[in-house]
Amino acid sequence: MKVKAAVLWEVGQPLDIREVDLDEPKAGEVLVKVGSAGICRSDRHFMHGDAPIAIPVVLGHEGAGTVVQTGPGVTLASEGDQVILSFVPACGRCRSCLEGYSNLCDLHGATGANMLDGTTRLHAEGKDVHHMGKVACFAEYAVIPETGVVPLSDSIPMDKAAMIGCSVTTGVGAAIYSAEIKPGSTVAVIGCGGVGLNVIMGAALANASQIIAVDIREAQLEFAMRFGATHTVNAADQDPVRQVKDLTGGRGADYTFEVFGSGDTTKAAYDMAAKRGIVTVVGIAPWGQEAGINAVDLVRNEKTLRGSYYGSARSRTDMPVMVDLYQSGKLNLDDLVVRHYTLDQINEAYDDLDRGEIGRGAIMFD
Ligand code: COD
Ligand code: ZN
Repeated sequence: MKVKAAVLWEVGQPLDIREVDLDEPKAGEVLVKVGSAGICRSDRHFMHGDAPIAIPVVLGHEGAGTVVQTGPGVTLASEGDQVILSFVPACGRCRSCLEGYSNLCDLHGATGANMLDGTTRLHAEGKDVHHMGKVACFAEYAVIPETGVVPLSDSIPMDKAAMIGCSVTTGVGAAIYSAEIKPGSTVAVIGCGGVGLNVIMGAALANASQIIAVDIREAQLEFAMRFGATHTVNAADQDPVRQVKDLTGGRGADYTFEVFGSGDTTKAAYDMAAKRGIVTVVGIAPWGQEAGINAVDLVRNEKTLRGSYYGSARSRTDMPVMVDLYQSGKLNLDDLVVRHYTLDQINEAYDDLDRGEIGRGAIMFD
């Protein structure tokens, strides 16, 4: 079928909104009519070439929609199901999946921006077009492995469901599944965009006593107070490490999070952590950047430095938890999504992200 999609043909170029060919779903795959797709910085990293991806590619990894067709043998979803899309559709058979870390599925990693069988369902101009995260939801329709869709038992607004597909699970998950924040502890979050605000909400859910939001934009910091931040630090005009230490009685924070993606902010997250502090890095720095961690401090102060990918979550069991938390009023996703766009406005949406407009933007489809 012909579908409208935003294609990245070349690094550094705007997305090209055009018709592409989408094949029927193969065995174990479903066709989803996309309802909403979130504007996340991770797509931007690929557009800028900060991280490698096979091109041409349809980006978009934060989405939700409705299953409209199932391929042969599909048992995990049915036509008509409203679904959240997962950008790690786990195979369930590899060592990572079997050990319970489906967010790190080996087969998904090995097949990258292709389907699990290594081929693509998208084509244009006689070329195969790749699928970011096997989701590729900057398009009206997407073919997705059945393990990459998480059916909703109750309908929720599509833009909120889309957020659960990335920023919520990545951010809240980093706080509660990766870092396992203990009640009463102190937390600092560097980078308070769509994902960082969810780390803040996760810290609030975990009953942190102090949640220090760190950003370089005042508007983001004011906005962060709505999601549970108790203090703010503007790193544009203050040394964030000094400020976080001052706010925590000189100790540093028990849990720190890097949620922007750079070597410098990773080092700052490390340096502002307390003795025995847990440093959780969510952002991926541009290829080649290093963080310069002090090796003596690591040992003498028994710090823990860890990465967190997709919130260390298991999409098929943890995304429904995020839905429940939203429905019970414990996750404020209604205030998180502040701008809606059409697919034709996607380049504008990314310019708004670069300008640091507050909150999350979402593409809405008819
Ligand atoms: N100090 C503090 N804050 C900063 C600094 C700085 N030096 N520089 C920028 N910021 C702030 C910005 O003002 C902005 O508020 C925030 O950092 C970033 O927010 P967004 O909305 O632009 O970005 P998100 O939240 O959409 O994405 C953040 C990620 C860390 C997820 C992303 O950048 C990333 O590294 N992605 C790769 C990791 C990955 O693939 N994860 C899974 C899919 S998301
Ligand atoms: Zn994302």
